[in-house]
Amino acid sequence: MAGAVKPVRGPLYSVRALWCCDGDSNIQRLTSNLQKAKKRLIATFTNLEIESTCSQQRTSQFSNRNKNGLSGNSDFARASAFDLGLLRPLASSPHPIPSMESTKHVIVGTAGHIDHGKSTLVEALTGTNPDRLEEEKRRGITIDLGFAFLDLEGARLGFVDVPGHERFVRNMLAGVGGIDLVLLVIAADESIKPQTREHFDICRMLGIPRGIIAITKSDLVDADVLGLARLEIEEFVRGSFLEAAPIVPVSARTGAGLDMLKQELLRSAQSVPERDVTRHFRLPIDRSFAMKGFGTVVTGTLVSGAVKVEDEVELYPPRSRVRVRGLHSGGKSVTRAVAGQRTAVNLAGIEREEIERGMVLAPPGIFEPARRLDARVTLLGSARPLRSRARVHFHQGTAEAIAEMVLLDRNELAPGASAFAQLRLEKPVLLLPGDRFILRQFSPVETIGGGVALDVRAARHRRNDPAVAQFLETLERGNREEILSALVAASPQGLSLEQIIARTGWTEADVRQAATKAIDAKRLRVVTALPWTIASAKSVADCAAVLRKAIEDFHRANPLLPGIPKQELRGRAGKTSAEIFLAALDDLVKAGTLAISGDLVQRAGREIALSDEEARAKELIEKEFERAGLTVPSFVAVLEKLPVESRRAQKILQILLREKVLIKVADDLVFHRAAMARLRETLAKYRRERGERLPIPAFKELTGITRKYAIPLLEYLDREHVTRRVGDERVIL
Ligand SMILES: Nc1nc2c(ncn2[C@@H]2O[C@H](COP(=O)(O)OP(=O)(O)OP(=O)(O)O)[C@@H](O)[C@H]2O)c(=O)[nH]1
Ligand SMILES: [Mg+2]
Repeated sequence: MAGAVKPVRGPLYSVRALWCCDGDSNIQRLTSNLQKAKKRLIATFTNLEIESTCSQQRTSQFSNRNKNGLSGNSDFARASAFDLGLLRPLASSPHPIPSMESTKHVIVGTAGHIDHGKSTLVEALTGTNPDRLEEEKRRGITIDLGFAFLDLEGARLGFVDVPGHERFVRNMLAGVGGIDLVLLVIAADESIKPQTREHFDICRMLGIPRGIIAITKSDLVDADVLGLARLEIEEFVRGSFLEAAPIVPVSARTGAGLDMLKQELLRSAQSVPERDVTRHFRLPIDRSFAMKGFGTVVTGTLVSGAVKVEDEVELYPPRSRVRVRGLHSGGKSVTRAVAGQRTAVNLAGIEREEIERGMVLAPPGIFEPARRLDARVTLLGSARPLRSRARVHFHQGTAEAIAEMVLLDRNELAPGASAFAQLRLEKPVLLLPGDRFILRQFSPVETIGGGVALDVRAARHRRNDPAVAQFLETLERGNREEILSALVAASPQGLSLEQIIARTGWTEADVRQAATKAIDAKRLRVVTALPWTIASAKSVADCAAVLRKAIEDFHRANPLLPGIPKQELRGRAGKTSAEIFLAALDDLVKAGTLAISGDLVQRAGREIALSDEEARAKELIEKEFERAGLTVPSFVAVLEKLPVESRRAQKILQILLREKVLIKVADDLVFHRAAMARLRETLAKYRRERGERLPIPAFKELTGITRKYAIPLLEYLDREHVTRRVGDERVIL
């Protein structure tokens, strides 16, 4: 039925709400509502019938959970089910509805002072009361985030309703992170109040690009007061992202202005750019709970990428790998959820107790939670000056942590000013460059500023280092190619694809694309293909220069040695990575500067220059062995006759062995190559004349050597495949 399903509209929600609120006793109202909604629901009617059969079970599960204290209260159960559309088990949903990617998903967040009518307005628009907690109902205020949906032509709006109370701004911050547009709610009778300002500041600092202003409770004031409120609001938002935003007076009580507001919401939603679902998936978690029969469920606004049922995902920061057992989006079971959707994920392989708000679901193994980040921070004009190393509350996504803020180029940040700072978090948070955050004063807790993360794997810096400022400016303003070049330049060891992705949050395609130009322009080098690792051309060139010098030094100090073993050369190349070392070595070989033979590296075309004495000694050694034939002298005896001291004589012997003038058969048993050639001929002749079998005595007789030399010599011939041992004899091959 995948392709046949049309987006499900309003009536389904009211049916679901009714069901979850009141249980099976209301089946009659349910049925009549179904009748009314029949036309639209026709495609999902089968689903609903199936759902109705498990209603009894659902109801008892909710009450069981309440008894177990897992969910806190019945409203929670109702709200969870409502929010998620959990009318049947997530995992075993018989007809998961495919994600409706043709419908635009837009998240609308409310903002505004306490009691200004945010939740009432959301309910008036969507039919859903977002206040789901018992305590919220009792006290008549919103405490935590609430959710509701509104289907308009071609767009599904997910509402995140936030509390206005100053004590719950931290909950507001957890909700406002992923929103596409803000619905700033200002009551006509009270106009702008402290949390109107605070929420507005938060939206500005989070870079929320658009919004609508609703003047609520318009039924309580006359036209003059309403006009005054409008003037005040226009003044308030002047110069901000809301300067040109529609201002719509509404009354939830009379219904005035609601249609106009819906039109403006739709218009605004249409201007929200489509999210790029190819980015890495990230779901900052705002709620988690256990549901009997389903297990652990988390919810959040999917801020980036997409996730499918059966995907393996990772919970950051604990870094636990979990499986997506089921997905709900906008109150429906889906097989795939994409950025811009409110999403509930049923997770396999984890207990609810292991999860808390602020954690993030993301692809497995690719990110690293941050403890230290470099950022651009901005202080609100209304805040007090903030000195370096001040402790602040840091809020990003749904996470919060206490942080120490170190200003990198000044001792104090003036109100309204901005600067580069390093934030040292008391606990790890998963975030990526470009992510906005909010800073709140440590005590008393109030919003004082915000910022944008630039480097989530920041090093410790010296104060007032112009190189650091330049680096951060590139991260802040540069294009991807410039950013990549700056990151690589700051990593003398080079950076692998995985490291770049973890550091930037880019996709593999982004990284490769950003690298291509710089590689073509020879600013960057691919130093290994697997794992794909790049380094700056400069660090390879610097390493090559070090190697050239090391080789020269080596040859000067060891004139009789042919070259330096690779490993030793690597040791002399300083702290550079193996990849850069090998790339530099390769460059030098290709350029004809160095030559590698076996494990030895030498200056290309290098001949060992011997002194006269050494040359004479070499000649002498060669002659001595040539004359000896197979009855070779002991090397010690030869050395004694030489005009050079024994250490140099040893090196000359090495040269003769390398030149293959002498052949080493065993320790201290060396033959001249002419003697060996003659031996091979002798053996060939023997084979022709006397057959292939060669007993050891015959060999001794043939060569005139003692048994002491005969055995190692025969073993050497075996190794060379001239002879083969058969029992006590040899066979000549
Ligand atoms: N007369 C009138 N009263 C309204 C209107 N909208 C909301 N109210 C009342 O204002 C009070 C507060 O409304 P809420 O919707 O709870 O306000 P809120 O902004 O969600 O409050 P918090 O979530 O606690 O910040 C309630 O008593 C509502 O009935 C309206 O349009 N007209
Ligand atoms: Mg409210």
